[in-house]
Amino acid sequence: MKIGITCYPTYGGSGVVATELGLELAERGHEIHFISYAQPIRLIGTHPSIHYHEVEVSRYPLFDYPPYDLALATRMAEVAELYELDLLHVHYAIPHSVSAMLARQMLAAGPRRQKLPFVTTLHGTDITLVGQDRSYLPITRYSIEQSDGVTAISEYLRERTVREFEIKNPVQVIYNFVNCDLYVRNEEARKRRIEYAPNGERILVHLSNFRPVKRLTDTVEIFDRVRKKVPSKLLLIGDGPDRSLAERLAMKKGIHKDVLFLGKQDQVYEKLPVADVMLLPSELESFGLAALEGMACEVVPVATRVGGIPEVIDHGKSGFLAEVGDVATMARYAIELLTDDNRLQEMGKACRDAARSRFCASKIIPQYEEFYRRVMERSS
Ligand code: GMT
Repeated sequence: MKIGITCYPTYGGSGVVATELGLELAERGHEIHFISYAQPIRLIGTHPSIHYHEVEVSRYPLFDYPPYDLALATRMAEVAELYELDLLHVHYAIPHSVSAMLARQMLAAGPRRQKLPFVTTLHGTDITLVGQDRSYLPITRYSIEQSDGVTAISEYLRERTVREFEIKNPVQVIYNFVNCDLYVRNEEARKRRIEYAPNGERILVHLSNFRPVKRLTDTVEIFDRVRKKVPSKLLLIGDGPDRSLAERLAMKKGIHKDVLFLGKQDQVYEKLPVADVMLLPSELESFGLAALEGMACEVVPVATRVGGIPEVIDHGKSGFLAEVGDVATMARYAIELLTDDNRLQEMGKACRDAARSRFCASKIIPQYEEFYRRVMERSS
């Protein structure tokens, strides 16, 4: 198949999923065309079947708000025509599904009457936050309904979309995935622990885009409690608006030397496996891709019981769950784990098993392929 993929290329779960999906599909023989305003962060290296098409947005003086959605629709239609795409797959409804809808209409009305069905994958805040804004809700609902196929990355998100948006067309759950060969704890990762924990300290990790929804300061609060009982280091991977809040808090608590800000990383599979425990105290997560990536590397997650997280983490088996803001309980879980080698190892293995048996790319990618086939059949 020839598939166009559009996503937010910046740091964020939906862009990561879209990029990894494109890479996996290319490995399976499909031709992939990324269409976006910048090269997706995890799209590194070259693959003969992967192409990237940048969307240029002209900054005409009249445009206080340059119309990216229109430039994107135009580029989608151009690429689809030139490369004879079979299908577009857009990640994050706003504004990508609206642009895809326009591109489909343009091509259908063009001289070749080209068909360009599009699939929309809902990821989270496109439904739970942004889509609830009155200025976006009606058009988001409309473009979801107009999609030729809709998927959601968890049962929680599917249910919420159907209930709150009153969507009539079916929404299929296709869970997020991880490449289990790449995300793995190997001997090299064990050796690299010394770079971060030279005195054999325990290592905790947090990976996100540091937006308020991630409650980064709770991560620092939890770590502060853990560090009082267990010599440890905290690796913070990512960057974003709450970084300076977290830096100040770590400084105020006098733990800043043990809180290591690693910045944005495009090869997180090299960093994650050095850690023992992942902290994910988010206000809301429709899935929690970071937890899954950690689990594949035997890093045990301590997270909040919100959104789709309980679909990924089995409390007490493949991680621990607590209520939002309950930093004391999350710290207690982390301390229990970090002071009991056997338990830590046992749960690390259970995490890896859960990731492999339910969320491996080899299990999930065929579900997308099958979904595409059905969408194409219906629209032919
Ligand atoms: O909502 C966001 O934080 C943005 C979004 C993204 O594009 O990064 O994240 C969502 O999609 C991820 C990938 O599917 C999920 O793992 C995250 O749980 C989800 N975030 C939220 O629901 C807050």
